Amino acid sequence: MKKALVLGFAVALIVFCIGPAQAQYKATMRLASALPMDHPYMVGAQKFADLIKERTNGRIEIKLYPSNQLGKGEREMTEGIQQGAIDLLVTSTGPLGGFSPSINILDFPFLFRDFNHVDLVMDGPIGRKLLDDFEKVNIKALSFWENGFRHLTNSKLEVKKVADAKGLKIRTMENKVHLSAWKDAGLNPTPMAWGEVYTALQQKVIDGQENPIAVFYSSKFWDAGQKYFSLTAHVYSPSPFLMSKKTYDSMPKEDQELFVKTSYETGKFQRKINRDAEEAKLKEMAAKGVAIVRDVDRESFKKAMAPTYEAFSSQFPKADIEAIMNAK
Ligand code: EAX
Repeated sequence: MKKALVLGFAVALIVFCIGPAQAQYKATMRLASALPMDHPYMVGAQKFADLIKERTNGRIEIKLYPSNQLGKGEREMTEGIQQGAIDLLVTSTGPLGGFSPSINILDFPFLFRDFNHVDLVMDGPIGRKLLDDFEKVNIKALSFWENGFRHLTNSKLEVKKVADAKGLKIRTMENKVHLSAWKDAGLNPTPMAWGEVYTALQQKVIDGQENPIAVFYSSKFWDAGQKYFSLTAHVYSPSPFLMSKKTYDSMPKEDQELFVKTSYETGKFQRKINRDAEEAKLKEMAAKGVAIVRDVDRESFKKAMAPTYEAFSSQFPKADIEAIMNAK
């Protein structure tokens, strides 16, 4: 009897203290990305918004802002996350090293063997640590979504081996590891915000760029003269799903947990739809006249880019690099 009373009291207390706080919390949030609604970033974002709406009985609504609507590139939008002007952001790691330097460890070329290897690392302790490091700069990194393996494209010639690409003027993300790797490979790379890339390609300010299949496809780069797509898979491009720490801290604990759990679940979904659609997108690109170069000598790129490891590995814990490489 006494036990039942105590228990009853405890339950009432929990309902009183936590229940109402959660029941009363209402918010409309802004979720941004650099890419359009048909890209897997935004398909994932739509799913996340739907799940959150459903699971909070409509208390939390998430509005979607695709295609750089809230900033001219991912660096600018990440600043928006830091300041709380944007609540949620899907972004590649491109500019993120400028915020949380440890994330650059993922940007080494040819670090990941395949998608299995990727999932092991992202969903394991190293991935968790890299996400947690963002707290130091006022960002809550919820989970890893993905951009995909990046490939080299250009307007000039079929690139089968690294020597073919010598001297090509390409855009890279604002990322010092990528920049170094392309210099090593003998190309002429320029860092540029995403919002400027299409026009730069169109006006032939640059010959090429590098991005995963889904980005090339959703951006219709064939219309900007990108005729050659070489499956170099030179680097894997993860996409942390970021939240403004201000917004996160303002939520009741239950909603915080719901966001983490739902974002993780959506990340799995988002990676799957991204991967499953790649072959079909390549076929459609070929039908648009893009030459898909499949027999790429990836070893030649790997060898040429090796000095980047020498140059940057001292900036990261050796044990972490080895743990990523040896993850099985
Ligand atoms: O995050 O800037 C880039 O090349 C990124 O891959 C793209 O915007 C998606």
